[in-house]
Amino acid sequence: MSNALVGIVMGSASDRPTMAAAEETLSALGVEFETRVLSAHRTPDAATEWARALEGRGVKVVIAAAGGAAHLAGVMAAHTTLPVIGVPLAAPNAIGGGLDALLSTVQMPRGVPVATVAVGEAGAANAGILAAEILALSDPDLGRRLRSMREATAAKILSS
Ligand code: RP5
Repeated sequence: MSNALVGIVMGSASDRPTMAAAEETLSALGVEFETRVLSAHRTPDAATEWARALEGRGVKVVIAAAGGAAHLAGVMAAHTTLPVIGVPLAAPNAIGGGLDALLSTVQMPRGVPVATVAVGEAGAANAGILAAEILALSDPDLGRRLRSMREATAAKILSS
């Protein structure tokens, strides 16, 4: 039985290198996660099944990443009321460096939100931080680790 608090899902194995930034960020903060490759378009039934089971398994936040016609985060949000963070990715045939995925992810209809972060690796890392910030609302130790990470980021900038 997994103790994952964050569920990471991405549309293709080709997204893994970029989404490693989310996994590394959560690991650095000591947050347990699980990762799946599922596609809104190519494995719609499996994606739906995974989304519907998350809450019952104790997952608290979802990170969903896809490129191109990036509907995965929206499909996740359609099937759960857990907070969903969308990471738009620049697919090999991306339009405008991932503008296609950004608009597909962010332009959700009223009532079914996706909290959308920046395109690509920076967005993946920020998705990990944002997921941890949500969890830290009920975990003061995690809040302290987040503040330490923020201080380390500041120190790096100031020393460069
Ligand atoms: C999207 O299409 C995936 O999330 C990926 O970013 C992009 C390309 O997928 P592959 O053709 O590499 O499987 O669905």
